[in-house]
Amino acid sequence: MKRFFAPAQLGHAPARELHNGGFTAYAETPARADAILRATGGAEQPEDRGGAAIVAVHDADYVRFLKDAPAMWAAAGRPGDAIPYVFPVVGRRPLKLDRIDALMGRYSFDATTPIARETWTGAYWSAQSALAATHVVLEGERAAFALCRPPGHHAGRDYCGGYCHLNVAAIAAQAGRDAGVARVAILDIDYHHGNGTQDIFWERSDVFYASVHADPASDYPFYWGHADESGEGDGAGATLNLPLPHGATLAAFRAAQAEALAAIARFGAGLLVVSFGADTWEGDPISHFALKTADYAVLAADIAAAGLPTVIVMEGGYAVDALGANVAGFLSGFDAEG
Ligand code: Q9C
Ligand code: ZN
Repeated sequence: MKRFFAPAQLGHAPARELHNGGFTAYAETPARADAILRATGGAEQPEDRGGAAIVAVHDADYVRFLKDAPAMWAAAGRPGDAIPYVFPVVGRRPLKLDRIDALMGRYSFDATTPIARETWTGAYWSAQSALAATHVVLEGERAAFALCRPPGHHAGRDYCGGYCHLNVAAIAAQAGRDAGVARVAILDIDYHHGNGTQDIFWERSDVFYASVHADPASDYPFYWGHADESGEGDGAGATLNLPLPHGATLAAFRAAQAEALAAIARFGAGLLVVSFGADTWEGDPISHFALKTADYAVLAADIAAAGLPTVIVMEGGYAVDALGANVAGFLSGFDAEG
């Protein structure tokens, strides 16, 4: 299948993240993309489709903040990357905020997602890769892969977090809707729940969100992804959460994914967006599932067997030495079945 990636996505490279009370090397490193490119044989540069598809999903003031934050941080005399330390948890009146620290907390849900000078450009091109993959599928390709890093599924309409700034899966799904696909499904098989994607489509009946992930009772992002969350309003029933305990192997993961695919088939989607994370791998440094490299081809073949035009966007996966083989295995498993 066609693969898309822009070298400009490499520029986003925060030095450190706040992890377990100290600073550690940023896990969502550009070396992840290099490893995937090496293992998959490279990728095409996406064309620049502009920002309209981004603000179709994200709040315009949030997008402006992502662009402006590094200059505001530097103007405040701060070295390094912008990191929030205060959050408007208790009541959020529509205040006119202009301090960089006030804005950082307003537009972040965690303190693990620094904003660097090159973050906006990297996230913008990550979204362009997702859009390029979406458009070739809308034009008739069976499937396409977008090497999206930074990833997207933790980012909401007006917040970043979890290494994510622009929700590339949501941008792809919305682009499908805007091109005339009546019903779009998102299957999220990253280790973590995609809280941002869920929030964006929570009250919508036209985009179904199904996720297999580590139980938020034990794992980040904690506040979303519990089994009883199923959407509200027009979106009631259009969200499906399938949390799994630590140690999940292929059998458990595959069964949950089959349940998600069955629900997607009942929904009647005309386009499938897969948020694919390889942080479900047994050796992932921040995760606790037990999938093996060979398992990714099996999971991808099951997804291909659903028979839907499919856009695959990259989410997490932090064992850089194994990441290339895990992603290449997934893509070749899809191609073999699809
Ligand atoms: N001690 C994605 O996979 N940090 N984001 C968790 C665990 C945040 C992962 C800390 C993990 C975010 C796209
Ligand atoms: Zn993840």
